[in-house]
Amino acid sequence: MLKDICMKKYNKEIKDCTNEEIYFALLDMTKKLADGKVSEEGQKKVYYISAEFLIGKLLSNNLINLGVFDEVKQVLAENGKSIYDIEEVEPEPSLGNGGLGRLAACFLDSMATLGLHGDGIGLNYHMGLFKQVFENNYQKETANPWIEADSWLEKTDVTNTITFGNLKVQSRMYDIDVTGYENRTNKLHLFDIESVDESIMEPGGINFDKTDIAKNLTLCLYPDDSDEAGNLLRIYQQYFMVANGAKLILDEAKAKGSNLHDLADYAAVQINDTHPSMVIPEFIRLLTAEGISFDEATEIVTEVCAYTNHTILAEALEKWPLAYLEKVVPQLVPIIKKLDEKVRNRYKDESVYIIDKDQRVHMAHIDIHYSHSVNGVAYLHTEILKDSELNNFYKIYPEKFNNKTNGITFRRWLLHCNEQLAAYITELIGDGYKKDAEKLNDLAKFYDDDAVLGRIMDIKKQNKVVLKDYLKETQNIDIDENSIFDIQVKRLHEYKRQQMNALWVIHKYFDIKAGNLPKTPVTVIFGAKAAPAYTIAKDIIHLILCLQQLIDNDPEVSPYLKVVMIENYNVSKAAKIIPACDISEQISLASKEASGTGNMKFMLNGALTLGTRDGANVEIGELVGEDNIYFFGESSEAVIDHYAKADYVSKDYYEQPEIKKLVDFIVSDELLEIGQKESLERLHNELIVKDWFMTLLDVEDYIKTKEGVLVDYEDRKTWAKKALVNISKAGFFSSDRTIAEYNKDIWRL
Ligand code: 6GP
Repeated sequence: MLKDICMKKYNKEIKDCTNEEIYFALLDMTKKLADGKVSEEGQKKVYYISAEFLIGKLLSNNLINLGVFDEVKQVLAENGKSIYDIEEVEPEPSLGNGGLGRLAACFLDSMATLGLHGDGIGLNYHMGLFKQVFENNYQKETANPWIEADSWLEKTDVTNTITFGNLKVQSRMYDIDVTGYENRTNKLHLFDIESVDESIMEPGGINFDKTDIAKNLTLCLYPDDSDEAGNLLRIYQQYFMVANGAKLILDEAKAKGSNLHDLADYAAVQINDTHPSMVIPEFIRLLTAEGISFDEATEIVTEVCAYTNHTILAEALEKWPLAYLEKVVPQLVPIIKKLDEKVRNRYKDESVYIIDKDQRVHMAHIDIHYSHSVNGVAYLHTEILKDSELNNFYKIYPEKFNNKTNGITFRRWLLHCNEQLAAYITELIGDGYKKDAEKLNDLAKFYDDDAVLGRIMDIKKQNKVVLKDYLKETQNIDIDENSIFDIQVKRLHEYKRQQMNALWVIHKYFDIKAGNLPKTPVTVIFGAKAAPAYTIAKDIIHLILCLQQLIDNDPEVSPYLKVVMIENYNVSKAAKIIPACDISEQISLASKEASGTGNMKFMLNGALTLGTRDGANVEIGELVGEDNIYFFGESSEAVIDHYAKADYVSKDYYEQPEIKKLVDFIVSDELLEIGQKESLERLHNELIVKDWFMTLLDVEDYIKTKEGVLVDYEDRKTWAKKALVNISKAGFFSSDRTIAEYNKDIWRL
């Protein structure tokens, strides 16, 4: 088929085509194959609405899911081409930020794989999230255009007029095929404005006129919200997404015969965090316009909608000033007020009101009152929601609360990113695990098989070489594949505590200077973007980059320790980094990481977790047993207690000489010579006087535990066994399991 497409498109044989030409030919081929798999519509369909879909590059994944990857790879090889070079041609869609967006992408994959009729609804951001570059050891944000004339996006003829007060914009829907693994094809619907204008972006940067909605609405994901215009723009985006989504959902239901009173028999809507929460009042607006009473409309919507919470961090729980909503979506304000009134009539507890006394609208409260399901994303997270964060709601609606521990798609995070390991697993236990991940448990019979353990370590080594070559090529950085790869890749946030890892680097630097040389050198790899307005997060990146430079230039230390900050960490980089990892750093302050999904990807690829008892780490620990994971630090109960009593004083910890020495190195002459004084001093001060996420509380135990991990690494056989235990127990974290649970308990398709 590829041969014919190349002939028809370029009048060339495959061997004579450029990589670009082959990429576009494969794009055509894949779309055709995917369309052939669009299956029957059932009566009921699920819609996953999300501000982010971090889908990553699609070519290889689609080829795998369509069952033709090996064949295509071979045909290309026969023609002197490499599928991996062709992968490099594809631009990475930049439609997400972190875990929430990647989860949405894994979920789409699993819905299609399980044969569920489920579509995604989101926005077609032209610049997506910013692209990160490093300049003078500092993060700089630049625009990240990713849409090409020919891409996975299919322009549809679905258009709407969306009204904001007295502004009207024309929307259009674009679709991306979502191929299931040897199953149906679903759609990701991305809405865009017709009048978007990329030329209003400041050249080289990410700034633009935030008030010019008709031009900027779908330019960027998470535009700067440090001022009113930025807040309003986010509300414009959110309403644009849900207004188009709600219209589509009602149109599709009607087309299948719904009279709207029975909408819940046709549609299930999963609200991915609070960005799409306005879909609830919007549905009510549309249903009442069709003659349905307000009360009934409310009941219908409650039956249709379900809400997932992804964080307990206050900053992420959106509370829009009512005045802003009045400016952007005046049509929703009377509905929101009525919804609030219903709540006030029933409950006297102010903390569950939708509109608070400062006239701010709590979006999550709309979701909880007017959805039939509220779920957390890991066991511990859901318990914390029930017991503390949302306890007042739990008391009212215990039946709504449920847990859905996150998962990852094994197609991307094993079959594609670690072909060798996947092939070896198939050799050992057959390929049943590809459809039923729990079958990985069959690897248990090889725990003590030296030959198997040896192969697992060989594959790890080869993956380390792949990463080494990639870093050389992309960032001109040399790393040693014989060193221990200790990796922390995730968004930059103080609660994830990259700063604690940096303090370990400082500790190790001192240790090496003092002549305590590690047996095996250590390469500490970071990858993270910081939100553009998050100053301390950028200071942490600055510190890491300064440490990288300091150590690189120190011949005494550099043979034993290396720090690497990956530039512009994204999905395709993750796919190269994760299979190469020995130690997976999951060191968030206990209670703060809702789940984590990187932790699952690393485990599946045979890395050992060094982590706190937080998020899904707790469940990883239960599955692999305490011998096969390295836990440290205070428990979530202890941390929650510290917050409740406000009794954590970082200065008390800082005063301990061992800790003081590490923290003060941030403003040492050595680092000040390399870095910016203001930035390093700000971070230093923050750790001493505030340290809101309690770095210094756990740093001592962290260092002690990490040193123990390095010692354990030396016993290669025991380490390999631990790695194999982790791989064999990872089946639970397949997003196929998660989605099956969502369907059974919430969507009921
Ligand atoms: C993230 C959580 O931080 C992470 O722990 C979780 O694994 C992931 O969601 C998927 O559930 N949250 C976000 O990315 C976010 O933006 C508002 O939350």
